[in-house]
Amino acid sequence: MAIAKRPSTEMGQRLFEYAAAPEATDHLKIADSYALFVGGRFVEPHSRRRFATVNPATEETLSEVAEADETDVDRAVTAAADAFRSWSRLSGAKRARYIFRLSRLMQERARELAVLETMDGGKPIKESRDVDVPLAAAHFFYYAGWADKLEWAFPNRRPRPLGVAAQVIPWNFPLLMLAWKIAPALAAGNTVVLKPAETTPLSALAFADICQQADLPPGVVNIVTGAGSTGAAVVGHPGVGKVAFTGSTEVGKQIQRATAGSGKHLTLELGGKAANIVFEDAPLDQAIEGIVNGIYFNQGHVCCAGSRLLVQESIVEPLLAKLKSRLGTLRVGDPLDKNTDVGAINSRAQLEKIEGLVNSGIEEGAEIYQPECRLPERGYWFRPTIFTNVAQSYRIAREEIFGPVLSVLTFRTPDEAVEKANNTPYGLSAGVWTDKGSRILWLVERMRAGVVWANTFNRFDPTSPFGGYKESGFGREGGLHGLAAYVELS
Ligand code: TAP
Repeated sequence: MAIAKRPSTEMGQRLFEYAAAPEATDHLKIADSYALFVGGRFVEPHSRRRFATVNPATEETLSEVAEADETDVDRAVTAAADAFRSWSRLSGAKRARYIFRLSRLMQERARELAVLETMDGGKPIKESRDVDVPLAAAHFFYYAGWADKLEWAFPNRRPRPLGVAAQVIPWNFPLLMLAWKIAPALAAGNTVVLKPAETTPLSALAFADICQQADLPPGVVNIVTGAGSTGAAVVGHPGVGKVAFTGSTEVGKQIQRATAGSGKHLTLELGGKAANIVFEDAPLDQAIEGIVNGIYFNQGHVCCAGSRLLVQESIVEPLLAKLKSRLGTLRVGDPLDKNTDVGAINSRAQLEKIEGLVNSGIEEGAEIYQPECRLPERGYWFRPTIFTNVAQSYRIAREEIFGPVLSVLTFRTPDEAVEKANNTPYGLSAGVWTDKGSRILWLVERMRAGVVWANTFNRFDPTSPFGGYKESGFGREGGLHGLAAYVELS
C-alpha cells in the first residue's frame, strides 16, 4: 500500500507544524542544594554526601541533593515514631483538616509542581500539568475524606494504624506515587518515612515544603533522599511497622526477602507487561488513540503500559497503517513545550536499557518501525517504536522495556487472545477493544490482571484500587483497598 511507505513523516510535516510553546520556568526556584526533611525541618545529612539530580532533557544539573545514610534513616524513623504517638491519637476530623490542606496547597502550587516534575523527570508538561499533579492532589482530597470515617470504611471492625510506614517510590510518577503512598497512610493515622527515586527527588522535597506550609505536625512526614542503599535502610529499619514499595520486580523480591519474618506489613507494586487486545469489531480510530496513550504516554515509563499489542489477524494491516500514520504526528522533544507528546527518557541508564532491549528485538528477528523525527542534540531521547513479526519468546515480548516501544502480536480467536495475554509472569493491567459488552465481560473474567480497561487505557482515579497479580506484586493502592493496607483490623 502506498500509505505504508513513509506516511507518518509526510503527514506529520504537512499537518502538524507547530511553533514552540514553552512553559515558563521563571516562577520556579530550585535551590542549589537540598537537605533531608526530618522531624518537620530540613536537616543536613549525617553522611555529609550529596548527589546531583539532572534534567534529562538538557543533561544539566538542577541541584545537589542530600544522600541519607543509616544514621539519617534512623533519625527519620525515630522522628516518625515520636510523631506517631500524637498523630494516631488525633481525631480523624483533625487529621482530615491537615490532609485537605495538603491537597489544597498542592492545587495552589500546581504550576510550580508540574514544571518541577517535568524538569527533573523529563515528562511532557501537558502530562505533569493535566495528569500527575491534579491526580496527586485528588488522592490527598479523597483520603482526607476517609480520615474521620474509618469506622464506616471497616464496619463492625476496629481499625488501628500500623505505626511508621516505610515508603519507597520510583521515578516515573514521582509526585503521584508519593500521593498514593502518603495520603492513605496519614488518613489512617500512620506516620511516614518516604524515599523518592534518586533521579527524581525534587517534587518530594517541594512536598516537604508544602508540609511545613500546612503546619503538619513535625515528624508526621519525613523525606529521606538517596539511592538504593537508602531505600534498603528505610525498609530494613526495625522501627517501621509497614513497608510500601513501588518499583521493579527484582528489588521487590529483595524487599520481600528482607522483610520476611519481621512482622512488617508489606505491599508491593511492581512491574508489568500488559496486553492491549484489539478485536476486529473495535472502533479502530478510538483504539489507535488508546494504543498510543497506552504505550507512548510518559515515554512508556509506565508500569501498566500496554506494551504488548494483541491484534485480531483480520484487521492487522489497516490497524498498523493507521498506527504508523498516527506515530508520525507525535511530537518528540522539549518536555517543557506544551505541544510535546513524548518527552525525554528519564536517565542515561534507562535509555541504555531501552536501547539494549530494542537491539535484542532486532537481533531476534522482529521488524522495527520508527517515524522520522528530529531529536534534540543534548539529553536522553528515544523515538516512538513499533515492533512487528514478534514471537512470544522474544525478549521484547517478555521483558518490561519501560520505554516507548510497542511489540505487536496477533491472534485469531478470543481464546487465543486470552492465552497469549496471560502468557507473562506479570499481571498488572490489560486493555480490551471491542464493540461487544458481552465479550468484554467474558475476557475480564479470564484475564489475570489487576486492572482491565475496556475501550480505554491508562485511566486512573483515587477511588479505584490498583495493583497486580503474580510478579506484579500484591496489595492494592487507591480506594478503600488502599486504605485497608494501612490499618490493622480487630
Ligand atoms: P527500582 O530500581 O526497583 O527502584 C524503585 C525504588 O526503589 C527507587 O527509589 C530505588 O532507589 C529504590 N531501591 C533500589 N534498590 C533498593 C533496595 N535494595 N531496597 C530498597 N529500595 C531500593 O525501579 P525503578 O527503575 O526506579 O522503577 C521502574 C520499575 O518500577 C518498573 O519495573 C515499573 O514497572 C515499576 N513501577 C511499578 C509501579 C506499580 S504501581 N506497580 C508504578 C511505577 C513503577 P534508586 O532510585 O536510587 O535506585
